[in-house]
Amino acid sequence: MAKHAVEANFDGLVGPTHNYAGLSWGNVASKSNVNAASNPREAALQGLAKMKRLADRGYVQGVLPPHERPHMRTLRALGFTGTDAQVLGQAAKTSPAILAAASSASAMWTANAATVSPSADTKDHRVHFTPANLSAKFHRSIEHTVTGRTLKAIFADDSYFAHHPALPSVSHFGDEGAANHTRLCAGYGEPGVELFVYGQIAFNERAPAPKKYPARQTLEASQAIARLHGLSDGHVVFAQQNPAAIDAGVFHNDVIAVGNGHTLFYHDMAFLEEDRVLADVRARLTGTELQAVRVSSDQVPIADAVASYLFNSQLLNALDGMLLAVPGECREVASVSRYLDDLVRSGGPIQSVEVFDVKQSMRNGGGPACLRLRVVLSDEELAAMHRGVILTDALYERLTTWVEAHYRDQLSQDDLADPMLLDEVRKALDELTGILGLGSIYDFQR
Ligand code: SUG
Repeated sequence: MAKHAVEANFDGLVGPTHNYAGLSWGNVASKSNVNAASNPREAALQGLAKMKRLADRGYVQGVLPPHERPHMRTLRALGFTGTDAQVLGQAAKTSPAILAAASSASAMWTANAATVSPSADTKDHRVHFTPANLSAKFHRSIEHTVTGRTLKAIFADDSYFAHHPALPSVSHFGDEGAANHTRLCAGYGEPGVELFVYGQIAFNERAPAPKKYPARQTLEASQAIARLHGLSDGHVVFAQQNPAAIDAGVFHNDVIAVGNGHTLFYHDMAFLEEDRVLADVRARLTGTELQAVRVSSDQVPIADAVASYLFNSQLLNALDGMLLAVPGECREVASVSRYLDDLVRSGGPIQSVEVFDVKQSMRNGGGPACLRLRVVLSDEELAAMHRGVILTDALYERLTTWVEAHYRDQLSQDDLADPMLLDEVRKALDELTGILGLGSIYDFQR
């Protein structure tokens, strides 16, 4: 008999160096807000407010900590030497782009932290985690070491949890984690269908590929994860993302599709072989019928989907039907706002829509769904994990006070070289690992 299980969402707490450096070619928002001044304090508070609202509604909500940035180990590995202040000074003077990359708070987008397979799907009945190598973007390729340490600290009991290292960090195995991975199922505790979406086949230059923007996820990476996690062929579907969508700014599948339970909410430009993908999912899904909620380009043009981040919403089980937690920008784009009104009236599986303000993150191309990593856990697994990262009222209060004490309310590119900023970050993170009870996960603590 299937075990009772829940979907827990682990949101990335926005780090104190949150800034707009224009680092992600192919991500329209990141490029269009380059050099704008950011507000790290507001960004972190917006993220915490989203977590709190969902926790208050009864969802299991966890927190993943930010990373040490500027990342001194990366700067030193690239040949900058001397005291920390000298390293920052040299990098700012000779290679500001490298300093910006080593300073990004991009670990906040935890949909890219890892791919997670629930125990109901895996051969050894453990929950499997593989941190994403994020090899497509230098600033993100430096995340997986600390991400792996954090996940191991939280999910430590190896009778329930299995951890794999990130895949080889080269473009052939480019892996962006759960942003390109959706699980469909009758119930969380029952075996599901894991839908892996890739942008390109690495070992076949003739296969369809985007022409303008990079495809960040390869089929070979997705297949390797499925093997590592012990997923049987009968419960896995691989689907190619439509290259035209990538060229329109859809750099991850979660910018054009989101699934939960038996429902797949997607745009007609999401998949290269839409009919085949749906048929494959239907053939493998047991105990329920797939509910495909398809949005046509006539209803919502792809440019509006990208501008509003309609599909980067969280699709959550609610008491009656599902809840779509959308970013505020969805109400600012006319076609999308109209579509959402029609959606809740349509009598389909999505019964309600709620708006969340994550504007600071959105300006870097990260909506509500980018900010969270989904981990399906049985009751036993939930009891076995480290509970110090689960958001309670008390933890929310503590983290809010912590943000207010340590975060700046304005940050520009010039500030990244300020040695005081590094000191502030380290002091804050050291305190945070104490609050969350995580031990020494950062390089500067080891
Ligand atoms: O990888 N932006 C992130 C946004 C990630 C969104 N995640 C998901 N869709 N799951 C990225 O492109 C921009 C950083 C900058 O430009 O400063 C950035 O990394």
